[in-house]
Amino acid sequence: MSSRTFDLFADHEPEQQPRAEQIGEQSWVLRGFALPVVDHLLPALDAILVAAPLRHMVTPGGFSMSVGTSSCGAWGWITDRSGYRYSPVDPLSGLPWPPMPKSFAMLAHSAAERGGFSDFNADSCLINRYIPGAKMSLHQDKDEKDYAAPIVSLSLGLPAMFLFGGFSRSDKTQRIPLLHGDMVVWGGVDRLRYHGVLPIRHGQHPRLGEQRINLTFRVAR
Ligand code: MD3
Ligand code: FE
Repeated sequence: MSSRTFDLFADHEPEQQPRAEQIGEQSWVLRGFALPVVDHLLPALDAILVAAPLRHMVTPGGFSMSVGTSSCGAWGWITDRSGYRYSPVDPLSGLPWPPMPKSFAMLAHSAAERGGFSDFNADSCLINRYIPGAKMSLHQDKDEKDYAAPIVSLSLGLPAMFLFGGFSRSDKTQRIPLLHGDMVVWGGVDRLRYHGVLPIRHGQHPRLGEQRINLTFRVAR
Protein backbone atom coordinates (compact mmCIF):
# COMPACT_ATOMS: atom_id res chain seq x y z
CA MET A 1 0.00 0.00 0.00
CA SER A 2 1.43 3.38 -0.89
CA SER A 3 1.05 6.32 1.46
CA ARG A 4 -1.08 8.04 -1.22
CA THR A 5 -3.84 5.47 -0.93
CA PHE A 6 -4.28 6.42 2.71
CA ASP A 7 -3.07 9.95 3.27
CA LEU A 8 -4.81 10.82 6.52
CA PHE A 9 -4.22 14.51 6.12
CA ALA A 10 -4.86 14.90 2.41
CA ASP A 11 -8.23 16.61 2.84
CA HIS A 12 -7.39 18.43 6.03
CA GLU A 13 -4.09 20.25 6.13
CA PRO A 14 -2.38 19.96 2.78
CA GLU A 15 0.77 21.78 3.95
CA GLN A 16 1.03 20.47 7.47
CA GLN A 17 2.42 17.14 8.55
CA PRO A 18 1.64 16.16 12.15
CA ARG A 19 4.45 16.83 14.59
CA ALA A 20 6.84 13.95 15.10
CA GLU A 21 8.78 14.04 18.39
CA GLN A 22 11.79 11.79 18.50
CA ILE A 23 12.00 10.02 21.87
CA GLY A 24 14.63 7.42 21.00
CA GLU A 25 16.97 6.59 18.14
CA GLN A 26 14.13 4.88 16.28
CA SER A 27 11.10 5.92 18.33
CA TRP A 28 8.65 8.68 17.53
CA VAL A 29 5.60 10.23 19.16
CA LEU A 30 3.16 11.37 16.47
CA ARG A 31 1.02 13.95 18.28
CA GLY A 32 -2.63 13.79 17.26
CA PHE A 33 -1.83 11.56 14.31
CA ALA A 34 -5.09 9.61 14.61
CA LEU A 35 -7.40 12.57 15.33
CA PRO A 36 -8.71 12.87 11.74
CA VAL A 37 -9.97 9.27 11.79
CA VAL A 38 -10.43 8.36 15.43
CA ASP A 39 -14.21 8.82 15.51
CA HIS A 40 -14.50 6.32 12.67
CA LEU A 41 -12.47 3.74 14.59
CA LEU A 42 -14.53 3.72 17.79
CA PRO A 43 -17.62 1.85 16.52
CA ALA A 44 -15.34 -0.89 15.17
CA LEU A 45 -13.57 -1.04 18.53
CA ASP A 46 -16.92 -1.33 20.35
CA ALA A 47 -17.91 -4.26 18.10
CA ILE A 48 -14.61 -6.04 18.77
CA LEU A 49 -15.11 -5.70 22.52
CA VAL A 50 -18.61 -7.22 22.26
CA ALA A 51 -17.22 -10.28 20.46
CA ALA A 52 -14.05 -10.51 22.59
CA PRO A 53 -14.72 -8.79 25.93
CA LEU A 54 -11.99 -7.21 28.01
CA ARG A 55 -10.76 -9.42 30.83
CA HIS A 56 -8.22 -9.12 33.62
CA MET A 57 -5.67 -11.73 32.74
CA VAL A 58 -3.58 -13.48 35.35
CA THR A 59 0.21 -13.39 35.08
CA PRO A 60 2.41 -16.47 35.56
CA GLY A 61 3.14 -15.12 39.05
CA GLY A 62 -0.57 -15.34 39.90
CA PHE A 63 -1.41 -11.62 39.88
CA SER A 64 -4.47 -10.30 38.11
CA MET A 65 -3.57 -7.39 35.79
CA SER A 66 -5.14 -4.01 36.63
CA VAL A 67 -5.46 -3.44 32.89
CA GLY A 68 -8.32 -5.16 31.03
CA THR A 69 -7.16 -6.81 27.83
CA SER A 70 -8.49 -8.16 24.55
CA SER A 71 -7.20 -8.48 20.97
CA CYS A 72 -8.14 -8.47 17.34
CA GLY A 73 -6.29 -9.79 14.32
CA ALA A 74 -4.87 -13.20 13.54
CA TRP A 75 -2.99 -13.41 16.84
CA GLY A 76 -3.87 -12.19 20.33
CA TRP A 77 -1.51 -11.85 23.27
CA ILE A 78 -2.56 -13.80 26.34
CA THR A 79 -1.16 -14.64 29.73
CA ASP A 80 -2.16 -17.19 32.34
CA ARG A 81 -0.47 -19.24 35.05
CA SER A 82 1.47 -21.16 32.40
CA GLY A 83 3.04 -18.09 30.77
CA TYR A 84 2.78 -15.39 28.10
CA ARG A 85 2.14 -16.17 24.45
CA TYR A 86 0.28 -15.30 21.26
CA SER A 87 -2.80 -17.39 20.56
CA PRO A 88 -4.91 -17.63 17.37
CA VAL A 89 -8.05 -18.13 19.49
CA ASP A 90 -9.64 -16.19 22.31
CA PRO A 91 -9.50 -18.55 25.30
CA LEU A 92 -12.78 -17.05 26.62
CA SER A 93 -14.82 -18.05 23.57
CA GLY A 94 -12.63 -20.71 21.98
CA LEU A 95 -13.10 -18.79 18.71
CA PRO A 96 -10.59 -16.89 16.57
CA TRP A 97 -10.09 -13.26 17.65
CA PRO A 98 -12.23 -10.75 15.74
CA PRO A 99 -10.52 -9.76 12.50
CA MET A 100 -8.48 -6.57 12.47
CA PRO A 101 -10.55 -3.82 10.81
CA LYS A 102 -8.95 -2.47 7.62
CA SER A 103 -9.13 1.01 9.12
CA PHE A 104 -6.94 -0.10 12.06
CA ALA A 105 -4.39 -1.79 9.82
CA MET A 106 -4.19 1.21 7.49
CA LEU A 107 -3.74 3.69 10.34
CA ALA A 108 -0.97 1.57 11.90
CA HIS A 109 0.73 1.20 8.53
CA SER A 110 0.58 4.93 7.94
CA ALA A 111 1.98 5.76 11.41
CA ALA A 112 4.81 3.24 11.01
CA GLU A 113 5.74 4.82 7.68
CA ARG A 114 5.86 8.24 9.31
CA GLY A 115 8.19 6.75 11.93
CA GLY A 116 10.54 5.39 9.26
CA PHE A 117 9.26 1.83 8.94
CA SER A 118 7.83 0.90 5.55
CA ASP A 119 5.71 -2.21 4.92
CA PHE A 120 4.41 -2.56 8.46
CA ASN A 121 1.62 -5.12 8.36
CA ALA A 122 0.36 -5.89 11.84
CA ASP A 123 -1.14 -9.34 12.46
CA SER A 124 -2.11 -8.49 16.05
CA CYS A 125 -3.75 -5.60 17.84
CA LEU A 126 -3.65 -5.76 21.62
CA ILE A 127 -6.34 -3.70 23.33
CA ASN A 128 -5.54 -2.46 26.84
CA ARG A 129 -8.15 -0.67 28.92
CA TYR A 130 -7.14 1.38 31.95
CA ILE A 131 -9.53 2.79 34.51
CA PRO A 132 -8.21 5.36 37.01
CA GLY A 133 -5.57 3.70 39.18
CA ALA A 134 -4.69 1.03 36.60
CA LYS A 135 -1.03 0.91 35.55
CA MET A 136 1.48 -1.18 33.69
CA SER A 137 4.75 -1.98 35.42
CA LEU A 138 8.07 -1.70 33.58
CA HIS A 139 8.51 -4.60 31.17
CA GLN A 140 9.92 -5.55 27.77
CA ASP A 141 7.81 -6.87 24.90
CA LYS A 142 9.60 -10.07 23.93
CA ASP A 143 6.84 -12.44 22.86
CA GLU A 144 6.89 -11.42 19.20
CA LYS A 145 8.84 -13.55 16.78
CA ASP A 146 10.63 -10.82 14.82
CA TYR A 147 12.06 -7.80 16.62
CA ALA A 148 12.83 -6.15 13.27
CA ALA A 149 9.20 -5.02 13.06
CA PRO A 150 8.26 -1.98 15.14
CA ILE A 151 5.36 -1.75 17.60
CA VAL A 152 2.86 1.01 16.93
CA SER A 153 0.48 2.32 19.58
CA LEU A 154 -2.63 4.48 19.62
CA SER A 155 -3.78 6.20 22.83
CA LEU A 156 -7.49 6.91 23.34
CA GLY A 157 -9.40 8.61 26.15
CA LEU A 158 -7.81 9.77 29.39
CA PRO A 159 -4.17 10.88 29.34
CA ALA A 160 -1.36 8.60 30.48
CA MET A 161 2.18 9.16 31.67
CA PHE A 162 4.27 6.69 29.70
CA LEU A 163 7.65 5.57 31.05
CA PHE A 164 10.36 4.90 28.49
CA GLY A 165 13.41 3.23 29.93
CA GLY A 166 16.57 1.53 28.79
CA PHE A 167 17.71 -2.04 28.37
CA SER A 168 17.73 -2.97 32.03
CA ARG A 169 14.87 -2.48 34.41
CA SER A 170 16.90 -0.18 36.67
CA ASP A 171 17.90 2.24 33.86
CA LYS A 172 16.58 5.76 34.19
CA THR A 173 13.23 6.37 32.49
CA GLN A 174 11.89 9.35 30.57
CA ARG A 175 8.26 10.33 31.16
CA ILE A 176 6.16 10.99 28.10
CA PRO A 177 2.56 12.19 28.36
CA LEU A 178 0.29 10.44 25.85
CA LEU A 179 -3.05 11.99 24.92
CA HIS A 180 -6.13 10.94 22.97
CA GLY A 181 -5.20 10.52 19.32
CA ASP A 182 -1.43 10.32 19.86
CA MET A 183 0.42 7.48 18.17
CA VAL A 184 3.86 6.14 18.96
CA VAL A 185 6.21 4.08 16.84
CA TRP A 186 8.90 2.03 18.58
CA GLY A 187 11.34 0.08 16.51
CA GLY A 188 14.84 -0.95 15.62
CA VAL A 189 17.33 -0.39 18.42
CA ASP A 190 14.55 0.78 20.79
CA ARG A 191 12.37 -2.28 20.31
CA LEU A 192 13.50 -4.04 23.51
CA ARG A 193 13.59 -1.03 25.81
CA TYR A 194 11.77 -1.30 29.12
CA HIS A 195 8.53 0.67 29.29
CA GLY A 196 5.45 1.08 31.44
CA VAL A 197 2.53 3.32 32.33
CA LEU A 198 2.02 5.21 35.62
CA PRO A 199 -1.36 4.82 37.35
CA ILE A 200 -4.03 6.63 35.32
CA ARG A 201 -5.42 9.70 37.08
CA HIS A 202 -9.11 10.32 37.60
CA GLY A 203 -10.84 12.34 34.90
CA GLN A 204 -13.52 12.34 32.28
CA HIS A 205 -12.75 12.18 28.59
CA PRO A 206 -15.51 13.78 26.46
CA ARG A 207 -15.73 10.79 24.12
CA LEU A 208 -14.53 7.82 26.22
CA GLY A 209 -15.50 8.81 29.76
CA GLU A 210 -13.42 7.60 32.69
CA GLN A 211 -11.01 5.31 30.88
CA ARG A 212 -7.95 5.08 28.69
CA ILE A 213 -7.78 2.56 25.88
CA ASN A 214 -4.47 1.79 24.25
CA LEU A 215 -4.15 -0.19 21.05
CA THR A 216 -0.78 -1.74 20.20
CA PHE A 217 -0.22 -3.03 16.72
CA ARG A 218 2.31 -5.79 16.39
CA VAL A 219 3.79 -8.32 14.04
CA ALA A 220 3.45 -11.34 16.30
CA ARG A 221 4.47 -14.16 13.89
C1 MD3 B 1 8.33 0.62 23.92
N1 MD3 B 1 1.29 -1.05 26.61
O1 MD3 B 1 0.76 -3.59 25.91
S1 MD3 B 1 2.07 1.06 24.55
C2 MD3 B 1 1.94 -3.32 26.19
O2 MD3 B 1 0.03 2.16 26.99
C3 MD3 B 1 2.26 -1.96 26.63
O3 MD3 B 1 -0.88 0.21 27.16
C4 MD3 B 1 1.45 0.29 27.05
O4 MD3 B 1 3.36 -1.70 26.98
C5 MD3 B 1 0.10 0.94 27.06
O5 MD3 B 1 2.88 -4.12 26.12
C6 MD3 B 1 2.40 1.08 26.26
C7 MD3 B 1 3.58 1.09 24.10
C8 MD3 B 1 4.70 0.24 23.84
C9 MD3 B 1 4.57 -1.00 23.33
C10 MD3 B 1 5.69 -1.72 23.03
C11 MD3 B 1 6.96 -1.19 23.22
C12 MD3 B 1 5.94 0.78 24.04
C13 MD3 B 1 7.08 0.08 23.73
C14 MD3 B 1 8.12 -1.91 22.91
C15 MD3 B 1 9.35 -1.34 23.10
C16 MD3 B 1 9.46 -0.08 23.61
FE1 FE C 1 4.70 -3.33 26.41
